[in-house]
Amino acid sequence: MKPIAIAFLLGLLVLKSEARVFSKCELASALKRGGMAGYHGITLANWMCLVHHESGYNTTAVNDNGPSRDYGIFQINSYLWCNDGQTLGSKNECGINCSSLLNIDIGDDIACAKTVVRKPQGINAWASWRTDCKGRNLSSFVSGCTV
Ligand SMILES: *[C@@H]1O[C@H](CO)[C@@H](O)[C@H](O)[C@H]1NC(C)=O
Ligand SMILES: *[C@@H]1O[C@H](CO)[C@@H](O)[C@H](O)[C@H]1NC(C)=O
Ligand SMILES: *[C@@H]1O[C@H](CO)[C@@H](O)[C@H](O)[C@H]1NC(C)=O
Ligand SMILES: [Ca+2]
Repeated sequence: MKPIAIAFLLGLLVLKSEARVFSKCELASALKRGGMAGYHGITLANWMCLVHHESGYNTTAVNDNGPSRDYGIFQINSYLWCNDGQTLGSKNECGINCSSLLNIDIGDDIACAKTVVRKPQGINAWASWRTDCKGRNLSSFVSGCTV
């Protein structure tokens, strides 16, 4: 291969490995395309605030909770919602491998977040939404974005 072709391929690899943290407006558009604006009565700004506080829009975010772990932009938990092969008695209610919550394709993350929010707890399932978003002026989470 010519050096220029190799440089191009390396460039693609770097882009691919770094394109894991959404910008605010990129994520707002992606959530809107995924049908999240108004889903279960929850505004796009509320979803954006939730994701900002859970993961900073970072698709590769993983946090250890002791017996289980939280994965991806929505910090979906391996005990209730996904299977990571190392959580005793996982319910895996979304029927997915937790590792699929860490890639740049957030379609399955959105589908699982919709499953979570349809349960009786609703959006209160996310502690950070209760403490950091509930009842606040969230207009800054979508301001400047064409959504
Ligand atoms: C995204 O999360 C990963 C895994 O926790 C971390 O290594 C990386 O530094 C984070 N990126 C940003 C921009 O915060
Ligand atoms: C989830 O996917 C990863 C990566 O493809 C794989 O290594 C792992 O075995 C899978 N885990 C389960 C529980 O299916
Ligand atoms: C929310 O905050 C924005 C500026 O950050 C302001 O323009 C707007 O009037 C506020 N809305 C309410 C209902 O207070
Ligand atoms: Ca995914």
